[in-house]
Amino acid sequence: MSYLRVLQFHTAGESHGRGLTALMEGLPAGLSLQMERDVDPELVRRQGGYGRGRRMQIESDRADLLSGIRLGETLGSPLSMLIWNRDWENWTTAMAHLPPDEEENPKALRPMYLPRPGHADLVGVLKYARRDTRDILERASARETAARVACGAVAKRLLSEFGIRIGSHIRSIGPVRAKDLEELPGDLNAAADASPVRTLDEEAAEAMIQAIDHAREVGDTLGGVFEVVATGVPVGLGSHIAWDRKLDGRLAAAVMSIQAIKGVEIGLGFEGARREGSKVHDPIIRDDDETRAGGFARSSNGAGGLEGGVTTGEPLVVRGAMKPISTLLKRRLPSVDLRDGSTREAATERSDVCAVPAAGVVGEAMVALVLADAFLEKFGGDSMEEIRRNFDGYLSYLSERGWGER
Ligand code: EPS
Repeated sequence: MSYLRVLQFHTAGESHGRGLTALMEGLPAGLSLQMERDVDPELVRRQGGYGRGRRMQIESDRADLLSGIRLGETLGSPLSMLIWNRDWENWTTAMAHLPPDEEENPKALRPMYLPRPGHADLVGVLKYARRDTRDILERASARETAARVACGAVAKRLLSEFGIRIGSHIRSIGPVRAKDLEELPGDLNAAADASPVRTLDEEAAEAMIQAIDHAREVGDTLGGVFEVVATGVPVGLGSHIAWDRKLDGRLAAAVMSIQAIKGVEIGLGFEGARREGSKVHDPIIRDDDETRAGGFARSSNGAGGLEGGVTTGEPLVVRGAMKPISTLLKRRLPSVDLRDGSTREAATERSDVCAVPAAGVVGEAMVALVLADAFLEKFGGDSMEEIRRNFDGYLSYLSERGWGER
């Protein structure tokens, strides 16, 4: 037995190829959806953040719809979107799909034979029996996350119809940590997007910017931690009954799959392992206003909105730790030349110094896609009307279930 995703998505495309394709299947009919209104603003958010490189000045990502929507509403058919790479025009020779002319200057094909530690370059050429690491790095590139964000924007649109909102903010960049907040702002993204590093602590933002400037000067890179928060999530998404249906596992896999992510935490995460149980778990109290949580509430949220792989109705809190980008402009690490085995410095090419603010936006997309899948698993139907009936019926059940032994 294996768990089948209700909402499926695929991406295709290379970093400097013609463009990225995003394909979604499993959406209901009747969802109001427009690329300019719902998807493009998310693509713009992903392009931003202090520490990005020159590529983001070349691109102005927008989603070109190919199928799945008519007259402003989804049809329930596969949704396909294209994000064209503007930079493709500078790469038509190196990324051509036809074999090169014999007299072509080999340099124009922009091969790369010095694998970068930390990137997929070396493992990829070994596994796929390639010589030129460009055959690997073009697809391993985080450029692919633009297509994920497009799919995530659609998932967000669906979830927002049911009062579920997803935002993110940056907790740390390099050694600089934002201070912990008692309460997050109601509109998390409006507050975070106002900062060039998408953090809510203005003092820390200054220090983060300085750290990024310093890394750029010395030709190094910086990682950091983002936190994704989903509110309005009803109790009961996911399941405790099988390992692959547990929502915490599905979220962790989705966030971990983002390029350069090396750690995922839910709620207190690793901090919980250092505390006694009584300082970790969230006391259960009655709160008749909390219909989505079944008439219960918690006086803390160390569980990050998940118990037993099931949502509790409290905000979902997922963090991702991003390692520093592996393309180092100056402080290049030792590598081996794949042509002759000689010891050399790793290759370098145009890249970002820090992409943690953008990674937060990608984290939102992945959380949205997993949540939308779990939402459709529980309330799914062919149309928005049907899903709404199922959802409303569940909320009525929660508010009317009362007390008793059975
Ligand atoms: C990009 C992410 C990064 C950028 C890329 C665009 O990809 P990677 O994971 O390969 O470092 O460096 O841009 C370039 C490869 C380039 O030509 O500048 C993105 O998020 O769009």
